[in-house]
Amino acid sequence: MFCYQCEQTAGCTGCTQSGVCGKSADTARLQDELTGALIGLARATESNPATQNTYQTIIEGLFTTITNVSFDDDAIIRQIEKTHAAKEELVPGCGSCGAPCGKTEDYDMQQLWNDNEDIRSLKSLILFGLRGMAAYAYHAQMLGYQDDEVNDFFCEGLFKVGYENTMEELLPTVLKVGEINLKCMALLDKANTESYGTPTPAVVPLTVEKGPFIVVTGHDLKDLELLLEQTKDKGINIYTHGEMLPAHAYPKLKKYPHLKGNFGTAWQNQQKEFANLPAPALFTTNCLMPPKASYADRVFTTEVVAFPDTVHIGEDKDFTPVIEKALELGGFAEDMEFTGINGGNKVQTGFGHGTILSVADKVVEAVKAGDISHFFLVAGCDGARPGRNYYTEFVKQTPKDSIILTLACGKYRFNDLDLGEIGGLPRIMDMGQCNDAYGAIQVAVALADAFGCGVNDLPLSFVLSWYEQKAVCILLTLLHLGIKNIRLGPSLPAFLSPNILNFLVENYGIAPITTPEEDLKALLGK
Ligand code: SF4
Ligand code: SF3
Repeated sequence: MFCYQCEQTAGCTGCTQSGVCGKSADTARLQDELTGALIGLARATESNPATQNTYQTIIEGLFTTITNVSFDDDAIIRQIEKTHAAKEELVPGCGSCGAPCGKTEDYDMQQLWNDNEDIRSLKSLILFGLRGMAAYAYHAQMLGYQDDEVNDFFCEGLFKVGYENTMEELLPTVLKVGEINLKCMALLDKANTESYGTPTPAVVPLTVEKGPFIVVTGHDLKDLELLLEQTKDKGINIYTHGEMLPAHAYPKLKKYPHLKGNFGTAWQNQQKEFANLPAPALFTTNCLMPPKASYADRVFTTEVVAFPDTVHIGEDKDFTPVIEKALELGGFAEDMEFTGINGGNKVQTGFGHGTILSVADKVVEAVKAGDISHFFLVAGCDGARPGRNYYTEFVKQTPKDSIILTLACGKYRFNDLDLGEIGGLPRIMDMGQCNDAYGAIQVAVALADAFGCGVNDLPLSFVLSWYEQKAVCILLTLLHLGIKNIRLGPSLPAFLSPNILNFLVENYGIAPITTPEEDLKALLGK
């Protein structure tokens, strides 16, 4: 096997025996086969118009191959068969043709992994960016929202991964992933806010009340809504986990009185946090770790998330097995007070672009009056690597007159810290899930407008943490927007070849994180 798509890849170069994430060599091979089939399907759309089924199949297939989503070989085989069927629908009889032209054949991913390192690097950026974007398109689709340009680009991008072969051809497509991902995140923002209202600030307790409860994790708000509906008046409380935390800020979700609080921290702590949990956990997206025997019977998956022998909730979204498990386990006998990693007993969320822009004049005034000296977007994924406490330290050391905007699951490193307020606004503001990077961009653009300058001229620094492929598409969006001097950690992607990394350094000033002290000094120009 060969896989180097995430930050924890073996030896910072690539997993070749089995995945550090727990993925087996067989699963990796099937994921390659699925990706090759998706490229074949995309190729078939070159001369035949894609259908709704084509888009749906491509989005699901790409989402399936994101890190920590599917460990279930049978489910991946079904996805490969579905992809072949979708191709057959576009080009009937092609698979059994006596004189095959080879134009719609599945792509052999070994070609990519063994390619010249710069081509492999650019194609990896495109492919992994598309995978991340597919997750966002999927969530939007669940709420009934889609965009033709986004859908078509999945075909275009996959086609290039299979068939373009010069750096000149590939580089614009790399940036185009960023451009289209911005549209995709905007689509999901629209889907979430039109469905559930504009997020407003919320204080979320970390205490779990006694009695039966369900923990729901991942990014899909529709799944949460359906679960809240199905658990109404059943004496079961619901707690968010990981990337589901921002759900507490949406008016139409927080109206459910049994949506009580947040349990646990980021994904990499799940094996510890779920070990003795007297409740089931529902995974709506990444990041699923192979469940330990101690709690495997309490793990439930839905959408494309899958693990062999765990109960999967299908498209009918009947959560009865989860509900029955919650009642059977019964929850804690007494209220349990949990804390975040810094000892805080509550966290805040809901500072999306709607909230921040509603007080934009106050923010601009505070900057002009010198009350706010700098903004830091400290955002991205969390993970297991020890170097990630950099982000906690960085936030702790930021000047007292600076604001920290954050989003995605990396915030659990510091979101229980109380760093005080500036002009009635908390110094740490959680803008939401990783896809809410869209909101951070809106805020940055609005600030630049208010000050009559470019985003790069604002007192705003990007300090990002990455782990999986959604971070890749967001990074490409920031590059597409011309954002410079991003600090990236905890390690740089293995799929950036030295030449491509050089290109990013020279053109965008991307730099790896060093120490909080050094980076703060450099970013504040001291
Ligand atoms: Fe390795 Fe990450 Fe790929 Fe898993 S997803 S096999 S940890 S590179
Ligand atoms: Fe986290 Fe998996 Fe990336 Fe959506 S949940 S940010 S790592």
